[in-house]
Amino acid sequence: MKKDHLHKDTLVIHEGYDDYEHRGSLAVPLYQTATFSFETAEQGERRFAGEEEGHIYSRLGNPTVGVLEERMAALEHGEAALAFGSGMAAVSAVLVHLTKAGDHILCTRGIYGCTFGLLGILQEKYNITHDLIRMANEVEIEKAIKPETVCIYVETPINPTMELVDLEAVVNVAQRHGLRVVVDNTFSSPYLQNPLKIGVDFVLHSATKYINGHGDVIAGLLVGNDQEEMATIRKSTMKDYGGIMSPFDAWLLIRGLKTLPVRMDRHTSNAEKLKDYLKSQQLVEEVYYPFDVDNPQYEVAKRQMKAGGGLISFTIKGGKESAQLFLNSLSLIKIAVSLGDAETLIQHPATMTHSVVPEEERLSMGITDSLLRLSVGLEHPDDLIQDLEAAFTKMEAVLAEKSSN
Ligand code: LCS
Repeated sequence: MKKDHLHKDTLVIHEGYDDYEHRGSLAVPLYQTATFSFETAEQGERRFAGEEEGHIYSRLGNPTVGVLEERMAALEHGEAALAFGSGMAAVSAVLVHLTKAGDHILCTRGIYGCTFGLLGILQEKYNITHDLIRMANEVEIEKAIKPETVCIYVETPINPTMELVDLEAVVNVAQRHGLRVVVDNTFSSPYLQNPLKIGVDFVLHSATKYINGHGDVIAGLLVGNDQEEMATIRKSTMKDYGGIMSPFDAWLLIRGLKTLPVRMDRHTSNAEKLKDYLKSQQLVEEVYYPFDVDNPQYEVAKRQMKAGGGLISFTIKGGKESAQLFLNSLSLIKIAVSLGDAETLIQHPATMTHSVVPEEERLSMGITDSLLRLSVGLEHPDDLIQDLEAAFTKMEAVLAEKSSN
């Protein structure tokens, strides 16, 4: 039974699952199986021919994974979802589905480092070219469209600069030019932003992050608003490239997803406190957070996001050396890539997540050596502020000693 008229807080717990169909098992059962037996040879034939519903082989679909897919489709206001073995597998599947050799992809100027890497592979091997642009307004987007452009690929907020892209503007241009739009919604999660509702064609997630929320799974999800097209992706780029999600990972994600609204509210309230604290610090130059009165994109944020979420970027005085000194001075906050976990994590994009991006390109994306990305976790905010405070104090002492020598 579809329950998609319910609130998200309820959907994350109930959508896509009926316990009475599973011997009353309250928890979604884990179908940890590679294959499914057929009662007869004819039944196998019918299933392969698509004449009978039912499972065949877990690369083509699995009941545990299916619950997660249905739940995600409802949460993103889509028609269908597909589960992948990583966020990058979801990115690859949708881009390979939408393009052919010689096509062109228009991308936001900032994107996750490995997505940038994938665009390089597509260009080198298949002459699928791309341009990275700011997408500040419709005119700028329109100007960058080429005869061979087939899709617009957007991250918003952008990893790691937290810049926003106005999705309404992107959709307006795309519709005028018959282009498809893909949005990487990893930073917001389906709880804070639903691009399909604005007219986007595909939404994807690194489910490794907020959807799981517990830092123990690598996974990806793709949601679309056309059931038939999603079935085509399942039968082609998903099945034949093969980057699917395991049933156990889907089971863990179903468990993690149940608390998504509760976690996102806490990530957000913690982030708001830390953002205000960082803004008051002498050693901090700039703080980037979508829901901030000083953010020039605050209006865009309010229009397309429910709240600011758990990620903050900020620049620290003194470049790479200071940035690394600051990281090394923290103790509760862990130095790690990834994001969206219960633990607060901090990383230095220039030398970590975005180190594959050539320097000139990286700087044009706004990823300077001074930029740090903080994924605010679920700890008590006062403890996190205390850890930041101790690191700033340590840093000031080191800088004072250096200047006196
Ligand atoms: N999209 C975004 C916006 C991401 O941040 C990531 C991973 C991916 C896609 C790829 O997802 P994965 O295959 O890792 O599940 N971002 C990472 C990051 O910022 N730090 O470590 C990984």
